[in-house]
Amino acid sequence: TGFRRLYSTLKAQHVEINGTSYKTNSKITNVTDSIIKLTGKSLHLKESHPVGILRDLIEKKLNSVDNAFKTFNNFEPVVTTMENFDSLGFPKDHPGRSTSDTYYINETQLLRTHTSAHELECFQKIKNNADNNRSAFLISADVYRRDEIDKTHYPVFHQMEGATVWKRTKASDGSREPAHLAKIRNDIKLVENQLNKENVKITVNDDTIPLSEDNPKQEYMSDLEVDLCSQHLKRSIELIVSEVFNKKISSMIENKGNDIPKNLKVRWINAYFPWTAPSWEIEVWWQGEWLELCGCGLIRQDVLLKAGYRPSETVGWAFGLGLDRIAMLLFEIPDIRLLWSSDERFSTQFSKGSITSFKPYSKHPGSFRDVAFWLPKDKPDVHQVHENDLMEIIRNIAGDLVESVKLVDSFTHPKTGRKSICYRINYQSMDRNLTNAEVNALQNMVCSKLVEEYNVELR
Ligand code: FA5
Ligand code: MG
Repeated sequence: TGFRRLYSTLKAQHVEINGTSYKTNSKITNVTDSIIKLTGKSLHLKESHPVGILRDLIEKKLNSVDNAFKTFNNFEPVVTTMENFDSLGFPKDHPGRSTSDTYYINETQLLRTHTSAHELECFQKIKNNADNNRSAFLISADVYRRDEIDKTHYPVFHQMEGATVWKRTKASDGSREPAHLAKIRNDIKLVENQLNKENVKITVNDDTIPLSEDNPKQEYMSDLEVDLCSQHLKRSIELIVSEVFNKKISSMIENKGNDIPKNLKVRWINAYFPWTAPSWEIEVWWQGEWLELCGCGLIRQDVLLKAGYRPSETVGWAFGLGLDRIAMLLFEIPDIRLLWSSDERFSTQFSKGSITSFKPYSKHPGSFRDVAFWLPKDKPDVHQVHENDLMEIIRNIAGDLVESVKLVDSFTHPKTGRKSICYRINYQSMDRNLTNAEVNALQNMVCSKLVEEYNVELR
């Protein structure tokens, strides 16, 4: 048994992710077995999976313009805090760095929270491309975030990162403009030509939101460069959006007749990311609401310098797009858990290169259970049980058998000053009916674990 104990201590000090062993640290490690199980799935590489089909569609569309993008789709999910945050200029106290939002393996390694973690590396990789005037890359990968549980949130989702840089040139004499500006102008034309071929017309809101102190231009770029780079960036993203929604709208017209508008409203809004300036987000008006698709901006020179580019040598842009929610919309997938299902009734419905509407194979009823508890008296602050930690406990016990978890009540007792909170858990399987006994057993485990970890008093 001494050996056993030694073995289990050693084991607990390491985790294995995709065949590599990583040292853990009991103070910071919060990556769980249920998350580690998802690290090798690579849904974005499956050519007959909605996420893979969508990735392929976007890559092809962007490269149909001028074949400029080199693709990187095989990066391992474990990255360093340097890659995920520091290299991109995240301040030390940025909330994204906290253990409540991010899955850490140890102090310096984590599961990437966005594909931007590989930007620096890719800028290095494309630096010496043969065509020095312009180089570009696309990255697709699984990303990990601790978050709530519901139909549109899952701790793993997929992003595509895109970026391009142009090499700057000097004007050969005072009267002519630098050659790279002509190159960017020409590149914009190429994207516009593709955009004009799409049958769905995009209406863009005021494209000229003035840059402000909050969303400044970088000093090393001229006004004209900012204008041209942002035009190229915005038209490229609009091309992605029109490709995706074009496909969707055409199939809707085919199925449901001609009353579907062939117009798509999109808007650009100012945003902030530490490694781009200025920055924007694009939103699409879809079925009565604005849907956030993508963040982007002009790359900050700091990042380019870190990647080994010479000062003022290059200008460029980057974007990061979430694939899962677009895939859900495109394929009419009602619950994000389905993307992870290995049920053949799901997987056989999709095939390479085609956008089809998912046909639900069955609906299994859910069972609601409430968990209500008093927080320990000495620390009445609700944040001592961080909501994401509670989600993790439930996810670890019930896995994909939980559809959603919602805070339904929270109050402080007027006399004792103690705080009570209540969460409602919907247990529901996508593949089968759950028995009452099964649900009760899961619920009991959730309750005991909460008591064990947080010393709460169940009500
Ligand atoms: C980022 O992750 C930035 N790295 C994007 C970026 C790249 C900006 C390059 C500038 C330059 P954000 O956290 O907003 O930003 O996520 C980007 C997109 O991912 C969102 O627009 C959304 O489409 C998708 N996304 C974000 N969170 C989730 C989630 N929990 N589930 C599904 N999709 C999500
Ligand atoms: Mg965002």
